[in-house]
Amino acid sequence: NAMMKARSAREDDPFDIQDYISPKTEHEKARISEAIKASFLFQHITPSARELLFSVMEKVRVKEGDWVIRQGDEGDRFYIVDNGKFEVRIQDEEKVKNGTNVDGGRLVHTYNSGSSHPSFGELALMYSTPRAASIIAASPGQLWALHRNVFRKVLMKRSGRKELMHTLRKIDILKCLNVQQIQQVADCMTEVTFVKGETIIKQGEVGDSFYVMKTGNCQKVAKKMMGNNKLTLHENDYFGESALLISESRTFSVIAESDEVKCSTVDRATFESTVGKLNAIIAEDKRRRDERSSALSGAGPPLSALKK
Ligand code: 1OR
Repeated sequence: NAMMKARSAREDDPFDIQDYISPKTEHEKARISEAIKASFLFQHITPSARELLFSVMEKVRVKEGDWVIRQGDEGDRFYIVDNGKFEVRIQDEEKVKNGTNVDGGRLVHTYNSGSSHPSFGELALMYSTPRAASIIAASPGQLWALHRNVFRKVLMKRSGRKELMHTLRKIDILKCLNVQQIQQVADCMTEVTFVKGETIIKQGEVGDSFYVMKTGNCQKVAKKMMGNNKLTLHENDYFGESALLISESRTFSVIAESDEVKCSTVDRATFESTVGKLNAIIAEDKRRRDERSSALSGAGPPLSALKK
């Protein structure tokens, strides 16, 4: 279909980031800095990427009643709130489709410059889906906008995303996440590099990060009363995932063995701000399973018979 074609053509388009640059004053940089402080998307970027992002942000002034985003549209920009109040509204699909969405629909959330994640419009850019909601200014205000191309290029390190998702889906404690949640986890992970001999996690120390290996080899070593347990870890192996659930001491160390080891990593706080608390997701999943199995027991054949 035409829309898909337009989308993939644009993705392949080479673009020159210089075309987007508009210089910022120190005062403006400070304001942007303040606005992105709480956003996980910006937490692990390098100083040079940060400078680049600052220089390409566009200042957008809005009046009360302006529609910043219209539900159902294609996404072109990501927005960070500098000041003002912005309502998130969701309309019935019918009205979105036949163009009678005049009031935006049900109010589901309000962004203020003070709220903890004052940015929006990332979903359509990350997943190439239509805008999931409308955003309407409820006061005069100002936003910082990032063009879709820059957002994807600088904030989303998508290389190896498929492999990463494949690995995440194999991990026991993540089995209850749905595909969208797995995608979100993959997208919030950042790349870290270690040199030969470097300790990535240390037995006995409390850590809150989880790792998936992208390149290189590591030694996994568990010191036991009776000698050591050793294992070599390779590309796509993972470790430290229990840190996503609870704070506890690591039961083994992992040490970089090749000259350069690249891992994707995420800490518990970022994980939770992305998909929520893993404990709660697991508990909810179990509750739903129990409900289903108790609905089935005593009424008709057992689950095993139904599957055949
Ligand atoms: P987008 O690119 O889809 C609309 O454009 C934006 O509204 C969206 O990205 C999010 O950044 C933001 N559901 C969907 N989108 C939301 C929601 C939301 N809240 C903010 N946005 N909610 C679910 C309602 C059933 C509200 C959650 C509090």
